[in-house]
Amino acid sequence: MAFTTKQLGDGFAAEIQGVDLAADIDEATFTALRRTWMENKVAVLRGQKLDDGAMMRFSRRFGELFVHVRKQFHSPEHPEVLLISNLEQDGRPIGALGHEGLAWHSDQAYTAKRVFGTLLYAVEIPEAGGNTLFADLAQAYTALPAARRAELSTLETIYSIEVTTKTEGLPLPNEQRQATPDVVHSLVRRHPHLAREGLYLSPAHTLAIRGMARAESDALLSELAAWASQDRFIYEHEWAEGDVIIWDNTHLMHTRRPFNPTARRLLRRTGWYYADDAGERAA
Ligand SMILES: O=C(O)CCC(=O)C(=O)O
Ligand SMILES: [Fe+2]
Repeated sequence: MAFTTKQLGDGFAAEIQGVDLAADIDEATFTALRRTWMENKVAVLRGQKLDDGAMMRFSRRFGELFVHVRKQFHSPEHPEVLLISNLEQDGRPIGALGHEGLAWHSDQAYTAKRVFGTLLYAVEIPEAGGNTLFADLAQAYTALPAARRAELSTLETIYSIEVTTKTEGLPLPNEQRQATPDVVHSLVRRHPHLAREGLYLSPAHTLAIRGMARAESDALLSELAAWASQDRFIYEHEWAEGDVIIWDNTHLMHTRRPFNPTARRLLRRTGWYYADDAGERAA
């Protein structure tokens, strides 16, 4: 199966055309697709039609599937599929993340075994709002002066699910908190499959730089987040129903714009682990 690619962002983010993700994709095509995805960090495929089975079948080819700690937002029959939605059923949200804008983050940075790839499939999309933005943390890193890169490469960041729990105002049951202890990851990260280094940032989940005075740590983290979220490092996606975006969390952070709470927005999501996340360490 041959596919074509079209560049969407400045030096990253590509649209892949000519692939039906629900079909049988041969090994050679899958390998090429996976490579294109990792090299571009963000892969967009339009006009897809996927049920949970097809999403899981395709996603599993990248790695072991991730199951989100917040069980209440799982697709009823398939814990590997998470619903992202503002919709409610019997007065309760059926999915995660509501309708408000999100803080910049890299998925599951607050876990030891971070999520490598995320696949998000648009089922219902509002007329306006809810765009998702991706910032290229490898380009942001490369654009820093060499001396600065060397300083940063010795630092480590402490992450905690509590940070996002507080911002979202969504209480975390004790059992879910205990399953998610604070963790430490390097601030500069090497891609496991490509000769590429980048910043690893997830402001929505970050407590502090390890061993640094709080004020200094806060200042450095704000400076890096502001540096990496400049327009020149960003691709902004305006969703249409049937869109699939697959992103590589190694060297990206992403955020979402708010949308009208009375509009309907529903996306279905899978994620997979790295075969071996060398960065993992207890805080
Ligand atoms: O709602 C969105 O567009 C993005 C949600 C998100 O951050 C995620 O699914 O990881
Ligand atoms: Fe996310």
